[in-house]
Amino acid sequence: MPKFGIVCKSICAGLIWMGLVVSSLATSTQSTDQLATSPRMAPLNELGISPAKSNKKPDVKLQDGLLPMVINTWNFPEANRLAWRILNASRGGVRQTRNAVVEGCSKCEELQCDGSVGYGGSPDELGETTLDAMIMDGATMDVGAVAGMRRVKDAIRVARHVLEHTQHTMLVGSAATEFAQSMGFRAESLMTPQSKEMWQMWIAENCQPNFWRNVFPDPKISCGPYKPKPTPITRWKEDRARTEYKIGHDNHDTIGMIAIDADNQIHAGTSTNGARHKIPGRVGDSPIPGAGAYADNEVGAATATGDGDVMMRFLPTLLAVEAMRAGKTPTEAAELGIKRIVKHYKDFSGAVIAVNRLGEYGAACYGMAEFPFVVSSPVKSGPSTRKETVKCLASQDTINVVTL
Ligand code: SD4
Repeated sequence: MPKFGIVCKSICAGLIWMGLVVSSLATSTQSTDQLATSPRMAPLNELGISPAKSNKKPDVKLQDGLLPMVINTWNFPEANRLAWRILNASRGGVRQTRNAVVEGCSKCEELQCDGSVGYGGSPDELGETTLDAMIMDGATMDVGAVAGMRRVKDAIRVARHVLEHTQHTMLVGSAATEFAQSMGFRAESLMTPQSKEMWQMWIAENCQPNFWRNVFPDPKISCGPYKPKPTPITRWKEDRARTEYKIGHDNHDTIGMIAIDADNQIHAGTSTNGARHKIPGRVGDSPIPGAGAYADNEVGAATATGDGDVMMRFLPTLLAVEAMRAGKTPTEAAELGIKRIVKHYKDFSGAVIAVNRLGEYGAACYGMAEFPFVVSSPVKSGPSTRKETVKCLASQDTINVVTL
């Protein structure tokens, strides 16, 4: 039984949607196969999803209803509530998943959630804030993304414009800014007094920490400019002294959000200002499909947060979606994404959320004590928007790497 994470397993005995009302929702625990017998849902095997192979009993969390749903990384309830409202603005909560994810993440950009989303956070070595964002449509597999975008606050809305108004997937840097301006977005400085102070303090502390290695002068004690040092090719991976990149409250808290409507339509998106004191030009995992987020209506979706320089080497959200396609529970799928990384990077810190197309969800994390996330789904009693937490994997839990 997966020790960590939360998987909701309940069954809609008869789903009758009238406006926003979900009726006849039973809360008994049933298998993924049984869920597929709901009149609204096509059998899983017809959709290329094999029935769950695991004999393990999943962590069960009974809920009144599963869909529609909105889930996001970290404790960002305002973003979730707005997305939930948008999703439910239509009859039965359908066909609004793109608006829900884009506007939900956009809310976080506006609120500068934990200083890690939107303008005025994570200044780079030159003191500038640049933004990464992505939106993915699980029906068409279309993606729009911006990376290292300068001087425009509305990162995920611009990403949406890339998706809807171009045949490209990602635009970067100043060219993304020009594209945004041509689409009617305003360009302005993303620096704030707080980000300026953070940058000035970093310079006063000899540019510590930073992301350089194998250069001179020694980046562990001096600022740049740096020059490369001859570097032997070794079979050791990352140098042992990788910059500590811990995540948590007030430090690198990207929003990743997934919305699924009552017709099992899925969108996933992300928005972040990346890593504090990054080298200018650095792009993290968040705008990369399969790294920061991935969505496929046939299976489900996943989104990630954490040390993006490492995460993007493993495409953990693609892995999680493929694990669910192969029959893993969402918790097992999220754990797979994390364990694959930790096998190689013991100091890694990050989290993955996975949701299947039926609205069952799970999460896994590493490198911190626990990881909070926010979920909205129909519940008969209590608030539909709630914060949940998952205990993170301990190092001994990651020794056996789960196969797909
Ligand atoms: C990045 N993954 O740019 C992002 C940062 C993050 O929680 O998720 N922090 O590396």
